[in-house]
Amino acid sequence: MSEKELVRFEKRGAIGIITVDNPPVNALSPGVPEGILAAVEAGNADPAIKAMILTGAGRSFIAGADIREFGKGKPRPARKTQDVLEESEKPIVAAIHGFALGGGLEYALGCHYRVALKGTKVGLPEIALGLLPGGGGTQRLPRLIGPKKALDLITSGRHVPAEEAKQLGILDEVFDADLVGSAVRFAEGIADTRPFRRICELSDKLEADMKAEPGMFDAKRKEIARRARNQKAPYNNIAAVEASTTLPFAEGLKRERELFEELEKSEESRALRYAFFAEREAMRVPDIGKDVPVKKVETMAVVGAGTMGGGIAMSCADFGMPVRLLEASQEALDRGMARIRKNYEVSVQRGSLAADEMERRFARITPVIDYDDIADCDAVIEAVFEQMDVKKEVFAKLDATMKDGALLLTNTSALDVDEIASATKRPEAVAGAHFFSPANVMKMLEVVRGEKSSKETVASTMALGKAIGKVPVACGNCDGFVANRSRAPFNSEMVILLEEGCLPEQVDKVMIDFGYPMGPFAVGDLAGLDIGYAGRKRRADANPNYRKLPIADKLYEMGRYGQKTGAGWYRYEKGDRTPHPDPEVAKIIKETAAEMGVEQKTFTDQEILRRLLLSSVNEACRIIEEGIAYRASDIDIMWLYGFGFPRYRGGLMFWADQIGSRDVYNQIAAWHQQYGDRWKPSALLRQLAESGTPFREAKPPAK
Ligand code: T1G
Repeated sequence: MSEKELVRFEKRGAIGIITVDNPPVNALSPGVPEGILAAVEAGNADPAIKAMILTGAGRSFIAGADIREFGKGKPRPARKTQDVLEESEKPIVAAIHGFALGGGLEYALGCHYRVALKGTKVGLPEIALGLLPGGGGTQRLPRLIGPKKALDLITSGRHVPAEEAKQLGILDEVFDADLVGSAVRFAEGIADTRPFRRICELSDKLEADMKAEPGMFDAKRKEIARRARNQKAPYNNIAAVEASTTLPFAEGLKRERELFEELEKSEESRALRYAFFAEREAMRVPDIGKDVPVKKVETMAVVGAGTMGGGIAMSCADFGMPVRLLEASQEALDRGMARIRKNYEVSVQRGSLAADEMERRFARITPVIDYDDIADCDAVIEAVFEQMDVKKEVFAKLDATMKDGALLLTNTSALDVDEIASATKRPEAVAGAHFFSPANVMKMLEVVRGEKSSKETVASTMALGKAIGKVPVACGNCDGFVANRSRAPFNSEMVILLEEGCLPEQVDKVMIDFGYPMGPFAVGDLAGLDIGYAGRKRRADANPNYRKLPIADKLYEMGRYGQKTGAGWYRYEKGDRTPHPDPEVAKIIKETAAEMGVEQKTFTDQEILRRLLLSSVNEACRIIEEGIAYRASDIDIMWLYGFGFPRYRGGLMFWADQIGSRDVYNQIAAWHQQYGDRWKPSALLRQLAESGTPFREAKPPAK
């Protein structure tokens, strides 16, 4: 599109209207800044124009710089558009709807006034991309609302609703309707007001805040230290805001630019920008186009009020979806509803949920004990005991009960979706909807296509996942699907390392230092060692060569299930979830290793990290090779949202690319020599290594 089309300029009376029209979100792609500059120049040159409005066409104002353009080493414009807006001879009013984010809000801050439609959100979310507001936001926002509040908005990156933005002073007016008409009237009202309100000239809030809290920046650096470990962006964002309180405006802009450029070329920002697009790419299922009809799901049913069923019901209620929760007995139903209420009450006590909102959400969950009570629901998610015969019995009842066209979804974490579907006469309506525990917290949703799942069922389940705040990723059907199957070697390797001389706390420290919120052994204790045992037993029954894990089996047989029994890999004090290394476990490890005759050795942190992650990279290549995953970045999204893989490292396959497919192959081939079959390199890994193709470009073989 030429600049003229990307940006329109028209007159309404004495007001010039500059409209950005760059679907889908009016990103500041090449041509948009130039178009705005041309329009401002035209407005200032036209004596009939007294003031101007900057607004966006379509569903939003400007959602920020075009993220695709970063890292391309493009020359910087001589003059920043925000500065040209601010220096305009005639006042400019930003008229905002939808979103004004990042560079979009920075453009609005360059304007002299800002008005918005109710429901609008504004923010400077650059930190989520490993960047910082590089268009003057770290210098203007502190001058407008004070460095204290600006520091919170910029280091959190959160979206601020219009009403709050008005209270903060970011917005001057919030209109109920007719944004442009209201903005024109507003502009006519201020057209002759002098002096101009240029944010760069403000300083009173800088002085007041610094007087009140001179230590705010050091306090913020301390506050973020654990969450920000291994990252630069959080600290550069703080330093940029701090510069607004110590340097004159022009110097502050220069400092902001330096700090921004450090981040733009960082591995951390590349990884975060990759994750941003990978998450959206995952919504595109290769053989399901926009022509495939998507069922609107307005009422949900969940069968099973256990931990998972309750969490799934909460996910629906949290996003405004009425949901009926079905259990086999009133007693089990009451227990399930009580657990849900308790979960909500904990959020209210923590201050993360308002009490009235809790009641609204809780009221959306209707407990029922009869299948007829869910027959008219648009979709049902089965979340009963993880046993095939139990699930098939439920699906036979659902098949006999649910209205035509209902989605029949199973939350199974690994069982064969085709076999479950075979219990119905409508396998085309069946698919997996695998939530991750706790289901009301974890955003990952694995949408598993059965052999007979229709495209409409898959597309509708993906849309349903998005509607209840999940990050859906579609995949094929196999034992463990994609997430748990790719994770299985990691879960084995971490225990095998103990046989060779490691301790749980040593492995956990390596993974926490890498960026995980919790170590894998502590996670095992949280999930329950009995869950892991059941999965291992199923795999051992199915595969006589399955590598047993005697240390893990011993702990299970001793009744050490983890937090739920007060001891697992670690021991726990009553009422305290802190994991404490347990000499009893160290003894079991030593004895078992001796019985197995395993040679003991010491490990570097890198070797521990690579033993765990590369075992999964190898399996991920097999999953792609078999066409069970559509793309490597889908696996990355699953690891980010399903397993807490640190987002600033992009994901499992993005991280492996930092080593390179050739070096990964050589390492795995060496471990194959040393440890045997479980380290056999996958065929795809070998191909990638030979061709030097990055993991993130790995694709299933053409059908
Ligand atoms: N650049 C390029 N593409 C973008 C984009 C952006 N900023 N924002 C969205 N898209 C694409 C997205 O990939 C998808 O494409 C489509 O638009 C719809 O997005 C100098 C350095 C605005 C809240 O971080 O948060 O400004 O998949 O599916 O759910 O200081 O998009 O359809 O092909 O997410 O309604 C700062 C990022 C940039 C905002 C809308 N801005 N975007 O959510 O739609 S850095 C951001 C979002 C910057 C300056 C700095 C969301 C949204 P496709 P979507 P949505």
